[in-house]
Amino acid sequence: MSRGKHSARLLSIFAILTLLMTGCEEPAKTVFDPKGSAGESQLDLIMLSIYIMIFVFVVVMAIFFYVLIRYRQKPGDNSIPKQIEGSMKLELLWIVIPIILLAILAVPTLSTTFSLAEEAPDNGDALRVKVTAHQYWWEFEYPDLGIKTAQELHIPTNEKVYLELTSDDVIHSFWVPELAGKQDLNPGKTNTMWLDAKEPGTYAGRCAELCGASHALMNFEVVAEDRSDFDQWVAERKNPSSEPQTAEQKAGKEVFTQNCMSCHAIDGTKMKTKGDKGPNLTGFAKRNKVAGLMENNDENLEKWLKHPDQIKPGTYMPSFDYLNKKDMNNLKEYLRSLE
Ligand code: HEC
Ligand SMILES: [Cu+2]
Repeated sequence: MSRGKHSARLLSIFAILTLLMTGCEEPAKTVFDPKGSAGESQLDLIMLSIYIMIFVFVVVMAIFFYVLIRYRQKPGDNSIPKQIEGSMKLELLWIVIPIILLAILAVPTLSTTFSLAEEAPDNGDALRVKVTAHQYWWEFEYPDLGIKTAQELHIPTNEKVYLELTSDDVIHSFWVPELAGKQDLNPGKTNTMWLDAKEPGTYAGRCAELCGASHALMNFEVVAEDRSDFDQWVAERKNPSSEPQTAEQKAGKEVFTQNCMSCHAIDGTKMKTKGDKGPNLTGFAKRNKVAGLMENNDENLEKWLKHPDQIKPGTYMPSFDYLNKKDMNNLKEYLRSLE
């Protein structure tokens, strides 16, 4: 290949890289801007490895260019340079240096990895959450508080929250770029990790393991609130207003009992529901998103109920496009009343 073509190709690669690194208009929510101490220590590790790589790159490039210029063929000199074969000194040097660099990387990596997987202390004060991943939704259970919810992980700020992660079907991976992760969720096994958030806010979460058709749509949110707001959320979840008030809501509850109870539970209601194939819908009206994905409004809720498979291909929620308009409206009224 000619030199011109070569550098044109290099240039275009750099142009694409620059484009990728600048990202889109919104400031990207990334691991480079952590909002909690688990995320901070993960960023420290990333930076350590980047510094080591930059160091190696600079040293190798310096030697490379030095040799290139210093030992280039001089004009008119056609003699063959001194031929050597093997050098114990050099061989040892480039075995020992990488070993030292890897050790510098390995020691903090191992200790951080283990400390981020720390389990909840046994004193009963720690906030534990059992996270169960399903195709394609997230279940959050607070065993010590008696709460089960979905899609939205509520945590108090400035407290370590200990997660026990497992899967109901295939391997998923829990990732909240600004807070912590990634940690695998394996069926039949429980992994542990902890995270915390230093500021109140809503942090986007993703499934980071290809787990099926809707893997890229398996989103969730971490909602971090001050302790008093969190306690209020807990109180609401424990004592939800799930009983229908208006005639529409009452009729909607009927539709729900006939069609949805086998998969969805709603706490605090007189229904004998123990459905656990789908998200627990207690307090659904207060969730930010429908299915962890779309803004929680009337229109999106209807879209979801009618054609969930068009929103999340391969979802196990069946479509209810056969409900008549009245039933659908009553059902939505009822779901909207679940606070
Ligand atoms: C066969 C089991 C099944 C039945 C029956 C079922 N669902 Fe679902 N539903 C699911 C599953 C599974 C999900 C999670 C889907 C996903 O996100 O991939 C879901 C998700 C939802 C969500 C979104 C929940 C959230 O947290 O954002 C709503 C709302 C919902 N279903 C309402 C209903 C209603 C109303 C009915 C009855 C008309 C119903 N479902 C019947 C399985 C079921
Ligand atoms: Cu997944």
